[in-house]
Amino acid sequence: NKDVEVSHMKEKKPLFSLKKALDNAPPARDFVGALRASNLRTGLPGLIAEVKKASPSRGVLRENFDPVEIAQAYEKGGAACLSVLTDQKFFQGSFENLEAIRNAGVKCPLLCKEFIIDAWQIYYARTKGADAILLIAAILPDLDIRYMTKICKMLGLAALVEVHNEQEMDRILGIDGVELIGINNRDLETFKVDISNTKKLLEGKRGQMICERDIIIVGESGLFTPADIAYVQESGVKAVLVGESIVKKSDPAKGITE
Ligand code: IGP
Repeated sequence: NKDVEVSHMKEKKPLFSLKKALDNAPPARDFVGALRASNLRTGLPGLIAEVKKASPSRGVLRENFDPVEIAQAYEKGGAACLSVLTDQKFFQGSFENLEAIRNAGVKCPLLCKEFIIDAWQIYYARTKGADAILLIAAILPDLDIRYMTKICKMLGLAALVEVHNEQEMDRILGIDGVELIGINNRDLETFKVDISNTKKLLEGKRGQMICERDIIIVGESGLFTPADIAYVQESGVKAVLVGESIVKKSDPAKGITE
């Protein structure tokens, strides 16, 4: 995908040179387990709270952006997991932010939000303390998703595989070993958000298959109110990924409980 420029690739080194950093990385924690536990405990979808300074559709979301402070507030507010934007070009994120949050002792498992197009990036994310990574069906062929899912298993990472339409969902349901699927309500090409997309992709046979395989579905993007959360929960999600609505709050911890 020619539009995806990988911000940290300029420092790409041979894989073997990451070995030491991998050995020294803090241990990977159970991202999927944290979502399941939160869902069981609260009866609500487990929250993945997103640390995001800016986005291509909304511009800068928060002026005084202190990633560690926001992460700690989310944790205090009851988030099950966190998503940290590392992409620089579109979201003004960084791997330093991910590392800083991990090193600050935040206990919520961390998703590295990056446009992954090369397996090298998965190893790199692990060296920076990630517990999960994102694989976007729209930019990756099936073969890469299979291969990258296996690398994640080997490293103890969770893979959140993101889909946006029925065709992508069917592709991903055809791949063994996928445990976590995100349904993005935002069209990455037009930026239009429609939360009924989550419902549409979970109806009928697809929903049944997901239940039988015990796959966790994450409702992603455009969720602002308790009614929005209730709506996607009724559609069958066990987790949600929320960014804009909470990162904009003066107290992000309160944003979660409201
Ligand atoms: C969060 P929102 O509307 O609550 O800020 O959305 C998250 O779903 C969104 O940031 C996202 C994203 C992505 C960002 C979903 N998929 C892929 C970058 C890349």
